[in-house]
Amino acid sequence: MAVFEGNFASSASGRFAIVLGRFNDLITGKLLEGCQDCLKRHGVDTNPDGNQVDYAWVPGSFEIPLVARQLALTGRYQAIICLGAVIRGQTPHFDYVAAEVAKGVAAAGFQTGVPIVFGVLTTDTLQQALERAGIKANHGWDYAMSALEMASLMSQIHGINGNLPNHAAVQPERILTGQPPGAIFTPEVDL
Ligand code: INI
Repeated sequence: MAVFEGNFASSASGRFAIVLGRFNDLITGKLLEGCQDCLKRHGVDTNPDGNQVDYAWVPGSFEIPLVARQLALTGRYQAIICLGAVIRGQTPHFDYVAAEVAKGVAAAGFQTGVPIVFGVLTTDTLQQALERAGIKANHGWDYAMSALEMASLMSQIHGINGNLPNHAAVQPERILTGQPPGAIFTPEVDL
């Protein structure tokens, strides 16, 4: 039998997407810097004009899952990193946004088979968010590490199934519905 474990050495050729919220961009911008620093130092070209990392800005964390899922369905990416910052205010808004982005990101990964990293800070105060976005540590770095590890792990798992081409491997619904590669993706299962 086998032990599957992601590594950080095989990332140089992977493709990644980063979905990030403009809301609280003082924080999300810092998370992005940490994330890019980590990817770069693992050999990934993070230049938006290059062919390894695409970026999608969304208004706020609530919009992250929809965009992450759509990007995942393209079959183009080995992993997707979602960056957001939800900071508690005086109203219950925080709870709604935090709950939906967490559920949505989990569902998007589960439905598409693509690793989607939950890099959304949920804090009580701006100070706590700043501490996690560069003042004490930068969790953007950790989120990038998770993406690299999961991309590597999933490629090993896809490999045991007869080396499926990436576009098929990341779209389980396509396999389930027997649609050929290259066909316009029309899921027959309830997504
Ligand atoms: N979006 C965030 O990313 N963080 C927040 O703290 C936040 N708060 O507190 O309101 C927030 N709201 C915006 C939300 O994500 C949507 O963009 C908006 O509701 C439009 O759908």
